[in-house]
Amino acid sequence: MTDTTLVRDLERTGQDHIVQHLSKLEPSARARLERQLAEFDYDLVARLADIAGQDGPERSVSDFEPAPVLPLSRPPESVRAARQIGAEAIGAGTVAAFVVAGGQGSRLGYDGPKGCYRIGPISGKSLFQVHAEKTLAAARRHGAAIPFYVMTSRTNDAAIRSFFEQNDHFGLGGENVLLCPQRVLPAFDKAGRFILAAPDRVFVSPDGHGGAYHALLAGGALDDMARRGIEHISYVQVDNPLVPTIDPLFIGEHIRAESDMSSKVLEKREPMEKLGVFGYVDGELRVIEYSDMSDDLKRARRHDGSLKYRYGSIAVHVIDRQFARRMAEVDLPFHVARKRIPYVNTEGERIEPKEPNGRKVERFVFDAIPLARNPVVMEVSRADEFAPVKNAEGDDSPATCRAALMARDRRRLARAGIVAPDDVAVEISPLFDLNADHLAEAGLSDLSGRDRIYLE
Ligand code: UD2
Repeated sequence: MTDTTLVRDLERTGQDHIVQHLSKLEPSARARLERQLAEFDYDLVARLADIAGQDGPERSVSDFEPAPVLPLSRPPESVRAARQIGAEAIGAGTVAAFVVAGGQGSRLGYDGPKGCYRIGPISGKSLFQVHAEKTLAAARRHGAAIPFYVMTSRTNDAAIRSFFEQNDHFGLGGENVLLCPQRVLPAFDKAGRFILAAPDRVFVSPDGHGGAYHALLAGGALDDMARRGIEHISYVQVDNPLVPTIDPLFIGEHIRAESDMSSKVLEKREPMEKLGVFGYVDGELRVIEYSDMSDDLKRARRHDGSLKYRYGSIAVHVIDRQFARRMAEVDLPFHVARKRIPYVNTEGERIEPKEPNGRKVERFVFDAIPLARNPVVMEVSRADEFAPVKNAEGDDSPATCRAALMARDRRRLARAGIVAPDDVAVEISPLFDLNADHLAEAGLSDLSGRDRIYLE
């Protein structure tokens, strides 16, 4: 017999089909499903079922004023001063790196946590290794410890944990690495009912990157940061190995503005590029997600012909620790995404739907921005900072990402006086200190006959 409280919770939230299904299951399968069902918060389920059941786009925006942006070209003395402020904060040990890696990476079609994907063009280093080594290099450069926090999810936490252990935490030291799993939420059909992923399991998915605030709190990261004297959290997405995990200039602009939460943007490649846009809606600065803008709005131009919404968010932020703590308690909005979710029907057959049949609910990390003091929006260069791995092929794929990583390293070599021909592959480890002595030792004076340059 299923526990009566659970039955009542299921019935009051419209999950009668699950009650009936439970009664048909054999005892061990029923016990497994009941264990999972007992973990849900049914007041929240009632709310989410209602949100998921609503039809039409949740929030489509008509017209809004784009946010002011700190442009890429600004007075060099101002840039120097901001970089100095950032470098001092890092050197004083008040900055942590935070990589969000709880997503499912379904578009890439890679079977495993996305962070384990091998992206190094020559080295084959994983995304996690690249982020970890950039952080370690910054710690060495600034002479301070930089703790490294990773948001995982229930589906990939164990795999990520063993990946870091097997790889000796990529030199960061186990005491400086903390993984924080995010919560999962059930998905719903259009009538607001749970979807069975298997006869003994309801389909659940991570609660969106907006779950990061709660994950940092529940995973003990915010307390760990307080103990270490961390004030600023440098937030990056695991899928973008080009971005610095620790950027003195960005951190400096954030501190100088006394901001709670700052963000990086860049010029969109084309109006339809899938990036959120910063703007004022109802008097508040927020990110308007690409899916909430009509195509006409995305293409809107100013009188001078320039794109009205020319800057896209690359989802890189500096978030103050105390602000993150407050956001962990705030009820940020939920967003609904329509997805194709394989399920089992009442006969126990597995069905692969051809059309979206389910609705996932998620929170977004940037929904905290309207609550932030003095939010800074800073422009960065795409070539130096944004090469995400999203799709298996085409734009934003491993191939375009590796090309961008190599091009960046080729530019670094050129600045050091070594011009590698286009057909020579180039990769410089984040840990390689590109100074004249090290370059001389690398023996790059004669490149004839070489097809690759790898500096480790
Ligand atoms: C996100 C932004 C988009 C743009 C783009 C840049 C949203 C809604 N859109 O688009 O505006 O800035 O990134 O690359 O955010 N993640 C978790 N847990 C979750 C969901 C996601 O950790 O529950 C992580 C995920 O591992 C990845 C990152 O968040 O590192 C981005 O997730 P995504 O691929 O779903 O975002 P995308 O490309 O739709």
